[in-house]
Amino acid sequence: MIGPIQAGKSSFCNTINSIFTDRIIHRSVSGNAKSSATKEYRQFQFRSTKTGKALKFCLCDTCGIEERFGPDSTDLVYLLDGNIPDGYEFNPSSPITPEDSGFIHRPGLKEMVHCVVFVFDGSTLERIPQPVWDKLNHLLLRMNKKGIPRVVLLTKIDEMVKEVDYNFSRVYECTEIKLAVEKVSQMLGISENDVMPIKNYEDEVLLKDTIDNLALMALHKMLGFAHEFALNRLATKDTRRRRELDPNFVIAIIAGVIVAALLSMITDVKIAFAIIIVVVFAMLIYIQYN
Ligand SMILES: Nc1nc2c(ncn2[C@@H]2O[C@H](COP(=O)(O)OP(=O)(O)O)[C@@H](O)[C@H]2O)c(=O)[nH]1
Ligand SMILES: [Mg+2]
Repeated sequence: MIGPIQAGKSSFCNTINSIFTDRIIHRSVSGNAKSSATKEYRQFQFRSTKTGKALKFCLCDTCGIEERFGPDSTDLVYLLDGNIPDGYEFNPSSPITPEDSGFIHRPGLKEMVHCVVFVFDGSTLERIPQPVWDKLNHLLLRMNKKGIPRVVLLTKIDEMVKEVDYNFSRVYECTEIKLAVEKVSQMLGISENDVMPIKNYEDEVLLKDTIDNLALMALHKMLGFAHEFALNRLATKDTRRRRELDPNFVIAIIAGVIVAALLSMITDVKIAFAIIIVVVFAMLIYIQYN
């Protein structure tokens, strides 16, 4: 999730967490300070209290994009490619480099970003400075080249229209919300269908179906795009070639065979044979998880 500070990125993580936990909780840091309350890149996983199972998606919260602060364009490209570790603290004056500790050198499909969610406060769109739009448009160009899909979340619809009825069709009929959807769509060149108006939980005491429905519709769209992206990547030769040529994999096979050969010279052949079987099993597990 990427967007200006105060847009409601961290609150969206909390909203999704609340829905699946069946109570309002504030796990990710959200706040109303002038600069970003979220300082780090955080990956959030969720668990459904109904099924007790972990949900098969991850939301990644970033610090806000500002004119002069926030992740710079190098950081953002590394972020898309999955090179940035969970918990990394962005420093605009010194972007991450491959020499930094924790830098993920060979990210697999699991680490890559599958869908970028641009988050905007719908009630303050007019106040977003042009350089912030420029930064986001630059990121969009890089995403297009990589085939990464995108969705826009338009938050705080309750502040755009007081007493708004969060019923799905009514939200889309509301003139103020329609205009905001049009504006973001024009500024980023994204289809209006991919701009999802929502309201996050903030000071509510109880969950509301109407709030949940909008957030879940948005999540559904994100997961659909993410799924498509993953399928496309799996189908490309690039991913398969990377798996075959992984140097760690080759080194591990050679080391296993050498150890087994040495052992067969000094000990029983059966033991060496057993070791080879163990090495082969280890390789299979390695392939499975990469
Ligand atoms: N009224 C209203 N406030 C919201 C909504 N989403 C977030 N907020 C508030 O906006 C402020 C900034 O939210 P936060 O999630 O920290 O923004 P972030 O900087 O993008 O992570 C917090 O005070 C939130 O409670 C919303 O949908 N409606
Ligand atoms: Mg935040």
